[in-house]
Order: sequence, then structure tokens, then C-alpha cells
Amino acid sequence: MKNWKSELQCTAFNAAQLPPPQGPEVVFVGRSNVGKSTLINALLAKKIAKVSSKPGKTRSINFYRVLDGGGFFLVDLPGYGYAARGREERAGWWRLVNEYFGMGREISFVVHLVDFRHGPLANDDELTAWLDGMDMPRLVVFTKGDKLPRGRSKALYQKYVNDGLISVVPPVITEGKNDAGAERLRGLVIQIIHALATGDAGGVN
Ligand SMILES: Nc1nc2c(ncn2[C@@H]2O[C@H](COP(=O)(O)OP(=O)(O)OP(=O)(O)O)[C@@H](O)[C@H]2O)c(=O)[nH]1
Ligand SMILES: [Mg+2]
Repeated sequence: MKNWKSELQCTAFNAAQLPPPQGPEVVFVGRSNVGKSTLINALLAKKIAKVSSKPGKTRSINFYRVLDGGGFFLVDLPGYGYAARGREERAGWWRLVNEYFGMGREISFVVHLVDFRHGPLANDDELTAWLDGMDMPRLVVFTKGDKLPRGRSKALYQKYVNDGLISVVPPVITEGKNDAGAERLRGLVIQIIHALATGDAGGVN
């Protein structure tokens, strides 16, 4: 799918700063440093979200408005699982995320990013269980696929899937900035939004 027209709509550090819901939202979640902001930049085909090699870069909830596909938002969340953060900050993360998910917004689905080298870790499982409790559909994206030798990818992918990962369509593997898959993923995001809105998730391929 061709490039989207997009803009940063809002940056929120707390619930009071969250914008009023204005359309379907696709929310990017995952551990710090897994590549959420990188994937948003790849999808939007511009350096709009801040990226860093150090975990804990994104501290706010950032809403990127996409004008194509009927209009929707990509929402970049701060990552979790950053060891240098204390208990208080972790509690703050959960508070903000709870408020965001709990205010009746039109959240279409969650993109759960998982480092392909490590697979889902304990805090990913915790998040998955929490999302399951809300019946929140998820698309699993494995990041940093370029960091693994090609020969190992297939077996590892199969292992994660066999371990019971649930994803609205089979998990996608990405490879960072040189992501030839971004174009396909753009098409997939719009298909999933529409399939979920019309109750025809079986029609996505
Ligand atoms: N090789 C490779 N590097 C990647 C990939 N995705 C992200 N990175 C790198 O991983 C680092 C972290 O990327 P970010 O996009 O900032 O990660 P994030 O999930 O937004 O992190 P927080 O904002 O801390 O939650 C950066 O150095 C990226 O360049 C990938 O697929 N392959
Ligand atoms: Mg980030």
C-alpha cells in the first residue's frame, strides 16, 4: 500500500492530556527498546517518533493521525520492563495504560511487539493476559528479525506459534528501518481495522 498522509496529533503524559476519541486507534505495546517507535516510523515512512538505542525513550502516549483508510490513529505507548525503572514508575505505567484502555475509546486492536530473539517474556505474558481479560484483539509482530541468522527463523517462529501465541492473523516478522515489510503491514493494518469493525476478521489474509 502507498505511503500514508500522517501527522502527530497529541502527546499525553497523563490521563488529563489524552485527546478525545476521534476514530479507531491501533495501539503499539511491548517492552522498552523492542522497536515500537521504529515500526511506527516505518509505517508512516518518516522519522516522526523518537527512537533511541537506550530503553525508556518514549515516556508519553503519542497519537499519530493517519488520513488514509477512512482515518485512524497509531498510538505509541511507553515500553514496559525497563529494569532501571523503579516500582513507582512501573505503577505509573500501569495507571496511565489502565486509564487509556478504560475510558471507552474506539480501540481497534493492539499491535504487540515481541523481540524475535527472545520471544514473549514474563511481562509480555502478563500484558497478554490483561488484554485477553478485555477481549482486546492483538496482532503479534516479531521485531529485529534481521538479528537472527535466516536458517534459524523458521523453527523459532514455529516454536513461538506452537507455544500458543494468539494473533488475529499469523505473526509478522519485521527487520527495522530497511523494512520491506512496511508496505505489506500498512495494507494489513487497514484490513484488520475494517475486518474488526464489520465483524469479519476471518476475511483478513
Ligand atoms: N536491527 C534492528 N534494530 C531495531 C529494529 N527495531 C528497532 N531497532 C532498534 O532498537 C532500538 C529501540 O527502538 P525504539 O523504536 O526506540 O524502541 P521502543 O520500543 O519505541 O522503545 P521505548 O520507547 O523505550 O519503549 C533502536 O536502536 C532501533 O534502531 C529491528 O527490527 N532491527
Ligand atoms: Mg518508543
